Amino acid sequence: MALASIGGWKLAALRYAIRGQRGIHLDNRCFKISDEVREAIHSRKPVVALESTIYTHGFPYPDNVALASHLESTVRVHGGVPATIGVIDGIARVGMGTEELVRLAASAGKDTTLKLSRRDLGFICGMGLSGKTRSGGTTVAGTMLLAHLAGIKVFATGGLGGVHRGGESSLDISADLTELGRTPIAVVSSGCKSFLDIPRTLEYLETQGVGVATFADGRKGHTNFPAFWTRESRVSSPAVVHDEKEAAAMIYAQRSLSITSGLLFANPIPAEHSIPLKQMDGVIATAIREAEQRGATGKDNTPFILRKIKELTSGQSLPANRALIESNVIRGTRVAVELSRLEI
Ligand code: PSU
Ligand code: MN
Repeated sequence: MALASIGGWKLAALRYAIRGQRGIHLDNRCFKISDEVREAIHSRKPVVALESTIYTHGFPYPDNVALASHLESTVRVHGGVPATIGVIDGIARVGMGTEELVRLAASAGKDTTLKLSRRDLGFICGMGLSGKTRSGGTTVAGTMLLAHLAGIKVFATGGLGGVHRGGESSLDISADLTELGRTPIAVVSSGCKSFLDIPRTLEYLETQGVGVATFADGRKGHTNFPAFWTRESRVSSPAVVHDEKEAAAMIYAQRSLSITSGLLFANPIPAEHSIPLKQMDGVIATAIREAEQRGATGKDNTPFILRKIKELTSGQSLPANRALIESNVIRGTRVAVELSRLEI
């Protein structure tokens, strides 16, 4: 269809969509890319996106500040440029300065600090334009969307949302899964926690056209899709990669084929930090029961269960959590470095 035959508003929408796809030129009243990240994307440096729900709804203040700055340094040490993503005072930010990061982390736990998935971004930024400025941490879904808008291709995080147990009737299926189906970002995570329904999560990802590959376990003949604190989930991974080069090649191939869905790379927790699946089973059953009793459903379900697990393991899960995120950030950075080599 010739452009001239399209109505005025449709043309404007088309221009808007094209600009959005190119991403890196887009900076507006609702969306800002930091100078460092913009320059890195322009010069094709390996940029790694980092989410912020883990700071606003996961780790307490001030531990979350220490973790945030540690993860950013980890990206740099391994040759990448970090882009922490979140919403501060109603503006979606890709790349934050220290002052902004500390401010977001310090707002953890407050009622006014929101957990932001795809559906929440229009609300928080729209309210910002109307003078009701609020801040929030972006989930995997929210972070993927904003990272893609900025032109970033690799994102490292801890755990992914999934299909909740009983999800076949409650329809509580994390928007992380549909986001992976529609946004071409490679996410490196430790799989998902076994309070979720892992077999159904993998089925749903298959339906969404998401490539899922687990980094091989060198000591075993088979590779499970990992369950966060544990390397085992009793569920085989759909595909296996052996190193970051292979992972980068998959991203490169998807782009070459114009496949617009995302990729999920599962990186099992370092063995020395893993907590046995059997030990977690009881803890998780209790956490799920309490969430049901307290009516913690919808967006509050995941944070409630995570908090409860933390209590029940008397903090044993926090160091493991930290170790696996760090390991994912190192993997993610190496993947981004290999990808930028392939793209030269
Ligand atoms: N799972 C974890 N740790 C987390 C989350 C999930 O083990 O921090 C966070 C992530 O930000 C993820 C979000 O994107 O929770 C999923 O929430 P929901 O299930 O409401 O989509
Ligand atoms: Mn949910």
